[in-house]
Amino acid sequence: MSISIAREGDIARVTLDNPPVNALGQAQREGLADAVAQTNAMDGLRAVVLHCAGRSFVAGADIREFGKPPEPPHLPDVLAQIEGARVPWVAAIHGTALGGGLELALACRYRVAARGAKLGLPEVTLGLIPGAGGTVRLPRIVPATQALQMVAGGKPVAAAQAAEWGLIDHLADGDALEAAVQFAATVAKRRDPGPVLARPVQNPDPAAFDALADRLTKRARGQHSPIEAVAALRRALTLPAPEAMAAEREAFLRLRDDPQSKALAHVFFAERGAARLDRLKGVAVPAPERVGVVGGGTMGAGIASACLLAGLRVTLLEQTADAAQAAQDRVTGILQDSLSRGVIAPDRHAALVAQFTATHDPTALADAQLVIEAVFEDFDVKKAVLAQLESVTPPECVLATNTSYLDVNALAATMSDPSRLVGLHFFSPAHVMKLLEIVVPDGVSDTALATGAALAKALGKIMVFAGVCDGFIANRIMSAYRAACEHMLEAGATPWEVDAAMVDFGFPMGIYQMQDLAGLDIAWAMRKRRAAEGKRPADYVRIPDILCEAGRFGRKAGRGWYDYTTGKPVPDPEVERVIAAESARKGIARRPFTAEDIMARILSVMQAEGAAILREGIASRAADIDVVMINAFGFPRWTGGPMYLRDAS
Ligand code: 3H9
Repeated sequence: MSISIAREGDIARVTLDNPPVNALGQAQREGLADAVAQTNAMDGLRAVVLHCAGRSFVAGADIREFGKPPEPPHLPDVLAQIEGARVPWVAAIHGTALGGGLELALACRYRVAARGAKLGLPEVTLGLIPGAGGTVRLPRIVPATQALQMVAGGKPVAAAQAAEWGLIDHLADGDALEAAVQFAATVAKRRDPGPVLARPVQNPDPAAFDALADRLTKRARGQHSPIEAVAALRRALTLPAPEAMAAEREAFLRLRDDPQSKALAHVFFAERGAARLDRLKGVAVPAPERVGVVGGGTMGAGIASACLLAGLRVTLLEQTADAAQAAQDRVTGILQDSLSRGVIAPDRHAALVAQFTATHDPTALADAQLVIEAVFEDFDVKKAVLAQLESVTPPECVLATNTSYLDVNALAATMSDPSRLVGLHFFSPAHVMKLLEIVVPDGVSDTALATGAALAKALGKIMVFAGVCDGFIANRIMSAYRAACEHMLEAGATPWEVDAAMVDFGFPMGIYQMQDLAGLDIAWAMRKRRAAEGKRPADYVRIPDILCEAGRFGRKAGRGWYDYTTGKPVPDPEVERVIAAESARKGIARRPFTAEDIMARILSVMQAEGAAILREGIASRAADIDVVMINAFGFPRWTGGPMYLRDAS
């Protein structure tokens, strides 16, 4: 049974135990309803403490049930029974109380939370809104603007913040259950605040509420759930509670059937499923605690910072003392920035800085458990670095290359022990971007691979395993659609039309603005190297080279695909002239492209390349490709990703 009841004197303790995250499925709802009935029947009871076994309070409704018709008892009805119970219920919250889990806590008369707990209504990230009273109860406990932020923003808040807003009645420094039992013993002496639904809503600053509602609505760009969340909060502020509850439930059930929420549930499970690799079943390795990074440029400094932010000890190797100092400055700058943005607490900052060493002495890597090279993208340079690493690190130390395009099998073949080498392809900025491609060379050992995966987990990254090919999953698909876009330019489209079509589809930015932001010179240098190796396709498009030859390296140069002299990207007639001249030179008659034409072409190229990647075994699941495209390039999450779209159509 996932629900058990124990009585200690005048307090009953209801324990929910449904590993791994105590999700509320039909059995748990039924168990809770039974617990209300049983505790209502207990004589001489003062209060009921509700707590959960395992690492967390309830993480929400069971998402796996969303594809099926809802089965009674329904959560709103169970929560109404808890709210109306004969004695007050006290929620003891540890870990996370999310979605239906927080709604369960909101139906309790009091909430006690461990200081480390997090509380949130993340339904919006699954294309939903709360469906068990969250939008109606929350603004009766916390001010409406904060309620709106939680419901339509979807980000969980820390228990201390929740306590400031009045969402938590008691913050426990130690064990939440123990504190809740002590709290429960005092309920008789407290003023009963009454059932939440009977309280008035709090909207002390309607102007701030409206401003936030506008901001969140604008940010939604094509996604339905944030708009519905704003509407639900507005109803909660204006309608009587029962009507607002009924409207919330209707919207929740409607959104559950919306293709966007099905797509988002696909992404939720795909992101977790991508971390599974059959050959690693049963292979247990500890997460590395001492990590080396070679190369202190943007990528190396980002990787070092990601490791430091995860609490690891990092030694960064550079070639000279000056370069080591520059790397030190870069990393401390990133940590300082993380401090200012509240990513790290002030009391942790000094400890994280103390975990970092930048040096030009290779022997400093002698006790590293994993070393990641992030040096210049050149085969011979990386080969030399790996040889040096093999000589200074112990044989059990795993070596990783952060190459984006080089052949990892060929790199491994240059080593005396190729089984030590794994590919760890980070995305820039490495301390911010969530995705990590784990590249699996032919001869890599299970231990090296599992160590790469353990690092990814320790860094909180979303990992996807990729086989060895040119560009792995992300960059290979990007190269394919980038080429398709360039062909569309020659055939009649403009960069601004391509970008507008992508933004309209839901990308945060079009491919040309993205290239301008990253800088056009690095890709140009790579194209020149490839040309020198005879790797230039017959239908090569010269337009980006012509821009680079004119010094148009993107945003940092003030000009790229766009003109940035005003600070904003402005379409540039000069670029249109370059494009038209290239069309004429190749004898291509330019024709108009609609946004639909553009997106249809981009999608079909992504899907075709994805299919090839699957056929070749570079990715093991279509869903892995969706995870990559969403997290590397901002493919709109609520569409489910290119492969999901292909399979759903
Ligand atoms: C909702 O509540 C609607 C209500 O308003 C209305 C109802 C009427 N269901 O992420 P992890 C699984 S909507 C089913 O790797 P972590 C997950 O798939 C819901 N399964 O761990 C994984 O399984 P596996 C609102 C769930 O420590 C395992 O648990 N709630 C659910 O990194 C471990 O998960 C949310 O959106 C679920 N609700 O993170 C919260 N949650 O081992 C969603 C997790 O087979 N959950 N699983 O791969 C999370 O954000 C994270 O899982 C959490 C733990 C932070 C809790």
